[in-house]
Amino acid sequence: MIRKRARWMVIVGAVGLLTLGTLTGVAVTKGDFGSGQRLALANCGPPKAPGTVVQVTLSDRNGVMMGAGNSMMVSLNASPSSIAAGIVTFVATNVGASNHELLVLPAPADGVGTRSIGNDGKIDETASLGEASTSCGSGVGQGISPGTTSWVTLHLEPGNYELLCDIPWHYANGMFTALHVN
Ligand SMILES: [Cu+2]
Repeated sequence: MIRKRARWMVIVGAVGLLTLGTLTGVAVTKGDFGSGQRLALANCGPPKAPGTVVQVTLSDRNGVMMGAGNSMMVSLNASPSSIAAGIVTFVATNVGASNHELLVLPAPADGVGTRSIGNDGKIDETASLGEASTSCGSGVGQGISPGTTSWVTLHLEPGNYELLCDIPWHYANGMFTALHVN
């Protein structure tokens, strides 16, 4: 009687391990292929968005060859593009196929799009007021992966600002827009 129960325990234990192994296998497969993981991450967003919310859309059409030295088609759009001074939460969603970021800087004296670009394809980020550059989180990170959102909350005084992506060569290819704060 005791021996029989012990044997059953072994069988139940083995089935449990097999089930666990199968579940782990599925999770790894989803991660490897991306689609399952991307669907899960697409639902992410700020738990609360204080102040005025500016929705920023980061987009690209990599592989589309353009004329005049441009090798990528990237864009950054903000809505609304004019807001009242105070607390602002930028919610940046990457609808493209490659990583992007959102940086907020005072606009250059000569207007948006006029920053000098280094040999590394990046701008001088020294004057950055804040950024949304991580997948499904706020603040600084390794870039917002496709299908995910990042966010940052700032206090902005009246003035002209520039929103941009500083992944190498994205700014040079037009990934910036103006934000006016009244
Ligand atoms: Cu970009």
